[in-house]
Amino acid sequence: MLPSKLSSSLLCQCKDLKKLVQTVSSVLSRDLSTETESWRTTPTDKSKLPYAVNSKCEKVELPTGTNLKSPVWSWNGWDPLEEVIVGRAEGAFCPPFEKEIQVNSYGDNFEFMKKQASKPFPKEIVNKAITEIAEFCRILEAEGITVKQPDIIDWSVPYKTPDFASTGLYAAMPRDIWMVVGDEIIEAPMCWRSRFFEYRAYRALMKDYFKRGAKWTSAPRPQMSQELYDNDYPIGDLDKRYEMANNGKFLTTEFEPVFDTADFIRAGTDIFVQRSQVTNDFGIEWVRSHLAPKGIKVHKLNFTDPHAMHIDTTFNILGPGLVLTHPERPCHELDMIKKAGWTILTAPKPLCPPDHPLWFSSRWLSANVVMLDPHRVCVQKTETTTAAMFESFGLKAIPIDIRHANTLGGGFHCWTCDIRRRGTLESYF
Ligand code: DAV
Repeated sequence: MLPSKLSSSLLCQCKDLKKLVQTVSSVLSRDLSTETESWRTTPTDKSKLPYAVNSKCEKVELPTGTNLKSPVWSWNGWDPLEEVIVGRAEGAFCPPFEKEIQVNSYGDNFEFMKKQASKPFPKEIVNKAITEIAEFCRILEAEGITVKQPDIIDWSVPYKTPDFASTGLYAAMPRDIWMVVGDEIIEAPMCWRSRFFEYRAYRALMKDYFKRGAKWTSAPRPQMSQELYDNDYPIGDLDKRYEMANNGKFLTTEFEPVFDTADFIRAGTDIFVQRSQVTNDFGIEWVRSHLAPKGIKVHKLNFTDPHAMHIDTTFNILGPGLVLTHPERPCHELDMIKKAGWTILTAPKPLCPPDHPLWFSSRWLSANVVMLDPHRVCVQKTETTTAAMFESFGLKAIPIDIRHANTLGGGFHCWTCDIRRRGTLESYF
């Protein structure tokens, strides 16, 4: 038997230890469903921002039925990031050389995409992209952000529907297929046949978010039959394509609603969208009618861009009333945005060397940035002029190298989908 003094001190330490273990385990198993979520009704503090906010910032009542305990929660692209999905390069497969691939194959890539069709993308680039994305995830996690990734899928498996046959592409760009509006996550229909089954890589994640209280919506599945694509679209005639783009005409017809969520950019009660090669007016109307009961307004913007596919390199909202624009893709509605007091930044020319392979995009991925919070922006490490522009505006640019991940067709914004950001619904417009 132990002397009584010693045994009581041991007992006391044991009690402390037990308390410590209890505290640690309760923190580790922190369950969002039981937390008090006052930050979900409190806007992010604007007074601490490094720049003046000139636009309106008005807290708005949350839509009826909003689940204040949903693990999915984001109203804009700049409030402090808590959880994010980051895409994967694993298994990236070059799709059949269909019209929708041809219209977005820039310059020399046209021949490359034709030659590579229905084969895996070159291993050396995919492996470099995998390494870069792993490092990007590590950086996000070191910032205390929860990172989720889609499942690894074999994208080479051929499939056939009553309307078409194809193989897959990848699950590299969650931004294209998912959009979070408050407590809801919306799955895009997409319009590339090679992306028809892309949602499968994210099923496990979505089932889990739903079970924990998120609203989970899938837009109507498209047929993607011949009628969805304009057979006479002048793929090789850039002048004609400019003219058509200015008249809102692209490869996709109005046969059925289609959109990629990357054509939408969120700012609280206002969401901006462009008609593009992959998003048609029918798709825009579907989103508009779906979000109207929540009091969310969808504004269509027009740009001069014959390659238009995804708004986030052309018009990227970085903060309350703060937008990054593209000097070569003028926005026809910019006056309206200026009048509302918004601050407009212009992206500097990209530094990416012209011979760096970019399979589905232009070099302007330098402007495809993502905010960790209203102060900090992730910028491609080698795009020093873009970083300097942000720094001179007072933002902190975090240099991260995803140059080979860019090759697969996206920058930081495309490679991510913000699942949870601390903040609430506001009106800036
Ligand atoms: O150059 O604007 C952006 C593609 C983003 N998924 C571009 C292409």
